[in-house]
Amino acid sequence: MSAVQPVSGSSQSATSQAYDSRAYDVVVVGAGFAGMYMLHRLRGLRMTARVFEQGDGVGGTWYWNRYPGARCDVESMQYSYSFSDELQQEWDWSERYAPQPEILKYANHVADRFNLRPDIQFHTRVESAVFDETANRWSVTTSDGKAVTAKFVVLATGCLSNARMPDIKGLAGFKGQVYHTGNWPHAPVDFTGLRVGVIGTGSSAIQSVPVIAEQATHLTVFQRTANFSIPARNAPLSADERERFRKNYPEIRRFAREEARNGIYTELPDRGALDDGDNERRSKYEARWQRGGLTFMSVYNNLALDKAANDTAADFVRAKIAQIVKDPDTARLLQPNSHPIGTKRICIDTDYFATFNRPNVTLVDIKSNPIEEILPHGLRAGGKDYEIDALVLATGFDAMTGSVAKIEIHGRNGQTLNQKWAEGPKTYLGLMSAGFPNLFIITGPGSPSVLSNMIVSIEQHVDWIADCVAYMRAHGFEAMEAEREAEDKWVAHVNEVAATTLYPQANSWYMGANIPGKPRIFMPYIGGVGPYRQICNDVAAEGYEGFAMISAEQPRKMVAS
Ligand code: N01
Repeated sequence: MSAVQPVSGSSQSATSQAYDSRAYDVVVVGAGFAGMYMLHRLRGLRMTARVFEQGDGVGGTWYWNRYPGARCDVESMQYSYSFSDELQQEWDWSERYAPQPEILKYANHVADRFNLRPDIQFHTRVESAVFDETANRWSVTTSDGKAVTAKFVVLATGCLSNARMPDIKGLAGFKGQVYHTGNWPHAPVDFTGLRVGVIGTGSSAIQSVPVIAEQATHLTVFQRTANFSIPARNAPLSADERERFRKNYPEIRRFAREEARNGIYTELPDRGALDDGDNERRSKYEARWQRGGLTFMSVYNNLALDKAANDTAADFVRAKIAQIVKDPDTARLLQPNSHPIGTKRICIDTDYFATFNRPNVTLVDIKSNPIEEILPHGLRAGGKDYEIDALVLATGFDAMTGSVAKIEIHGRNGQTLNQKWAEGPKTYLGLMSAGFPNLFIITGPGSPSVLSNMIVSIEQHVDWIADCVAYMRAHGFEAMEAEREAEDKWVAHVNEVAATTLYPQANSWYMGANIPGKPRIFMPYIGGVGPYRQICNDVAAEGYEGFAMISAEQPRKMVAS
């Protein structure tokens, strides 16, 4: 098997300042959208910061996920930073959903425009972070064998950044190229003349399958679980459309932050699906289907709560699949029946279902006929051999905790974060974990993060953290730590809210269900970005209620629980 390695040595490494071993105010792990904005805010506070980034460039998820067809599933006019009005007024998105290269270009533009690169060290992984309880400082070691200290560490490691290689017999012996969608090569990949196999049918496969099918001699898609997908209806953005957004940005951004549940500006539903008769309901679903995109799920206010309501939307999409896919057996296989619609992240696509009408595309049901092994030139499933020249693993990520778990983080009394999270992640507000002072997590488990427009949630967390460290400086606090009682209450609240919804009914990566042995806990907070922001603001306004603030003069036991 040929492992896929990212190309190294881009010009960005060269622009990174020579490494020095200073003590920093803050170490930030990751230079994706979260790490970049965190750095920008820290600069504004005149704090010294060092960002360590494993890749050779900025952009995080948009740096790694270069698979064919990769694009955003939130409209670009909304999936973009709002912190700088000049930035949002000057950047021209070309399409409703920008493709990955354009989003990466935007990330690079932001890095240049705000001169972020001098404080980012590329091609460097953070390997460990150890808290020194006497000095109230973190010692951080990196993959280049060096170490720095910092008062604060901010994990901007991303929620979907740890691509998961499936444990399939024979994979190492495959003679063709193997690609993982979450770690795609930087050089173009051409499938022309090849028989390609794709394993997985999540968002990454649903975006890449139609594009690969156009190149490959034959494409075989190995599906374990059928997925719901809504047409994206992607299209070029006109200057007029961009202008309409730009003029209304103050209201659009305010709404996304404060009123939307998922950080996306759209109509708020005021009715349940069963409040309408069949015809009315069908015409509303049809209108959203024609409009395309994630807002299909917000046509009614109870689709995530009430199974009978959810069934009406699921039935509508299943009927659409049956209409689009000509072969009835293939259509049936593509109709999801194992989970309520929306309880796995809903996908949006361009011609995914229609791709199965092509003569060069085959769908294989590996739920009934599991993969037995990967052969040197193919794959065996259900006793049948499929000849394959190249294999695409669209098998997803160790989500939300995977990238944090790769760093050895030692908090108080030498306890590691992995030990503490062995039964599932525990945080207060998704921002900090008790026993790990001055360690912040951006869009961590216990916050809305992956259930929202990520950039809205990233900006909210970065602003909260920046305000918090400024408050600590102003009040002479050396350290801050989530109190266990506050954390326990928050974890219970996150679980209670999840339990009122249909989400736990799906074996999703939200639940950690895609990773064998990972504890099954609904990781993101489903209470909505608006209410969540208010909670975080209230906590800050109350002098960071639920967090122990520790000053140099005070012994820790007097303030921390
Ligand atoms: O990963 P997934 P993804 N044998 O975990 C299957 C975001 N995203 O990379 O469902 C066989 O959703 C697995 O099957 P099953 C988005 O939030 C965003 O597609 O476990 N099959 C499933 O079909 C998304 O939700 C965009 O039964 C195996 C698939 O692989 C998240 O990233 C674009 C297997 C994995 O699906 C993850 O999406 C792309 C095995 N051993 C992604 N292991 C945007 O548009 C796994 N599977 C922004």
